[in-house]
Amino acid sequence: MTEKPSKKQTKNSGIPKLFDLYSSDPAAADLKIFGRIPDQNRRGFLKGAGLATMGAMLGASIPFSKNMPSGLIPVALAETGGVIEGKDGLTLLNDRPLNAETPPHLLDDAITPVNRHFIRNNGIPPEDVDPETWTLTIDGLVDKPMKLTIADLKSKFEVVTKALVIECGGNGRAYFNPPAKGNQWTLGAVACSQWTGVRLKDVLEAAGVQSSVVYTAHEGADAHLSGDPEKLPISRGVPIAKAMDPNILIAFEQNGEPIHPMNGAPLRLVVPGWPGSCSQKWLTRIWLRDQVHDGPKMTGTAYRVPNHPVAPGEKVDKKDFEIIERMPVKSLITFPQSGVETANRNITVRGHAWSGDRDISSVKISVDFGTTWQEANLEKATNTGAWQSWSAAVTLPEKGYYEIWAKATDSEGESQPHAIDWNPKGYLNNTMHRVAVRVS
Ligand SMILES: Nc1nc2c(c(=O)[nH]1)N[C@H]1C(S)=C(S)[C@@H](COP(=O)(O)O)O[C@H]1N2
Ligand SMILES: [Mo]
Repeated sequence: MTEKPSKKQTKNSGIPKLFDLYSSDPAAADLKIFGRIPDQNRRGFLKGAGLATMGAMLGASIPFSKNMPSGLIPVALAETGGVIEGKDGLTLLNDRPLNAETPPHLLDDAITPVNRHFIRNNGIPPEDVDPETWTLTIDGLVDKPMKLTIADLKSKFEVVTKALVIECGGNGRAYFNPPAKGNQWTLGAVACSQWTGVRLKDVLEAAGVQSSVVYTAHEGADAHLSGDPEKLPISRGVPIAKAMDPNILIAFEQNGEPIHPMNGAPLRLVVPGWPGSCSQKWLTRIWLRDQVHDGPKMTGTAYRVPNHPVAPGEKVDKKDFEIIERMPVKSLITFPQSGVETANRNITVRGHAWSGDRDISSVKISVDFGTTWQEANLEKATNTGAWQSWSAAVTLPEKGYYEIWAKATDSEGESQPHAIDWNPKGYLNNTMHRVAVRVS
């Protein structure tokens, strides 16, 4: 799925001109995608109630409306195919369950707009959620089991706002060879929105964590694809020491708005720096256990990597897989967009860098296939758990084809590899991002 080209791009037929593309606010430009649908009508599309409106707009009823994946707008109503309500310019990877990633140039903002936050669903999201009656149960090995409404969370605990990175453990899977099964994420299963909520730690302390607790177990209100009400699509957890990290939030707002329905409304966990799968959406329960949690997608080889280096394609014994904890050091070039042509030889390249729960110490840029490197200006993170933005003025010496490469190094000296560190399930790909630019 590609974005609707601007008039200028169409005229130039082929590679868009770099500075044409960025001369206006990309968010405003994108509004054109939905130009034919009045905003107030788009709101209701996620719910069954939206069907009548959609039908009216299509000028026909929708005989197979029951099969329509929740969150999708009929192609006829969108100017590009498969557009998701409230999400602009995302690339759809799968519609059941819904999975969509963000092209890197649309991740340019320091704080990812809600409409650009990727979606990774393992099951079918709940519909018609009511934030007034939603409850979160804290139980298991606690002194005082609790059932809290969102209003309780707001009144009983300190409310904090933090910019936090969520990255899917499988981000970059598309580049594995031999290929790994699963969503073929390229670069865009990552985002850094601003989340408002209460600290998981504060809530767990109020419940009284017993000394035998080893792991948390998270549950959400989404349904298993099979429709079996007994089954959860995903239920993961973190070691209790990690759960006490003050940067982990039980969030009820995303960028100062209610959380997007596909990003877990009305309540979700945000565990920055660890695989996105730890950040349970549509959160209903946190259960404290005296063993490593064994819920769906916690066992077998899900979200696990071999505990020793393996050759591409090598078979790995099940017992050699270990649970992924922190996400590795990584960076993204968000400007320029790959595949652009420009007459300008001086470009200010920019992007973001992050590394699990560590700080980034440097980002280096190369325009000569890694022969020489130049230090980018690196901003401090707004808070722990946020990514750090960087920029670098580069000169492309003459007409021709260039690749801009970015390489981040974190506070522990870990930096991004050139070649993929292959693993059977295609997790943790943190190879350098390469962007193609043609100078005319
Ligand atoms: N309840 C529930 N929580 C979930 C998931 C899910 O399918 N169901 N997917 C997880 C995975 S694998 C990721 S990467 C993140 C993605 O968050 P996002 O969809 O808001 O970007 O949510 C996590 N939380
Ligand atoms: Mo994920």
